[in-house]
Amino acid sequence: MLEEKTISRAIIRSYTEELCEYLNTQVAIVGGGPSGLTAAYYLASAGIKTALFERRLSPGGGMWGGGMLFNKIVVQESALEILQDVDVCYDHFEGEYYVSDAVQAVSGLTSSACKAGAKIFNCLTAEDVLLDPQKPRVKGVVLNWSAVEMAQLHVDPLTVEADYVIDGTGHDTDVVKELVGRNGVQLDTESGKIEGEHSMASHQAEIDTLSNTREIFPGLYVVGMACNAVHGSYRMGPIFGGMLQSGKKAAEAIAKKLL
Ligand code: 48F
Repeated sequence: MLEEKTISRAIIRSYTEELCEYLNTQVAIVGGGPSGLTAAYYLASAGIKTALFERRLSPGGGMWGGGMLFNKIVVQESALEILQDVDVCYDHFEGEYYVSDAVQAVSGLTSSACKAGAKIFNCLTAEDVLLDPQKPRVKGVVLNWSAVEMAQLHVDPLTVEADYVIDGTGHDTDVVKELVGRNGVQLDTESGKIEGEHSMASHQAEIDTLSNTREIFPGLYVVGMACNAVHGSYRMGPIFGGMLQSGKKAAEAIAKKLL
């Protein structure tokens, strides 16, 4: 006969065992949008211990809804190899433009990242960074249940140590904001601060996303829309090649340092 207490024990034990295993990880990614998921896929594929923390129930960020709830995404030719790597189908539209199903793209990225060995923890919010003040250097993330944050409960967080942290929180740039807001540190940007996101200019935004993908502060990389929000560049709307390429670029840069 099936016993409820055994079902509960199976869930609690396997979850807590995994959480304990990832209290120390090589890379901690905050945010499971397209850029964070892509970074997770390539890092894990390179054999790097990778944990991704996503605030919401579902990873995928701004990809599910395509453009204005038409659940299609546009990807330019230069990023197609990434869709191929994660087994996501696409159709040619015209010129360098290709179209993919948003639901398939999110689920393909998520599934490939997990199968490659990345561990995705959902419903967890990064509310701060773990800082080594002597160097100074980001050396992990400070986490709490998203439910605790939403209910505004006064509950202390727990921490995860990481060699590198990636801010993949999109327009919010949550991780960088916490780092700068709490510590007043200088970033590797023009003013040393968060420059803020500009209006839509897709072509320039896609170019900038890639060039803005880098270590913004020792131990902390930015990927995806967070790059342009931090560096004062443009938004791009539902074209996703830059998001995917940014995740891959950060993964390759970190892999070079770790391997
Ligand atoms: O916004 P999001 O999809 O980020 P992205 O990978 O992609 C941007 C595009 O979706 C789109 C665009 C390009 O066409 O302009 O907006 O840069 O995903 C960010 C994820 O981070 C989660 C959030 O729930 C979302 O799934 N997130 C945000 N803050 C936190 C967080 C936090 N503090 N802790 C954990 N997760």
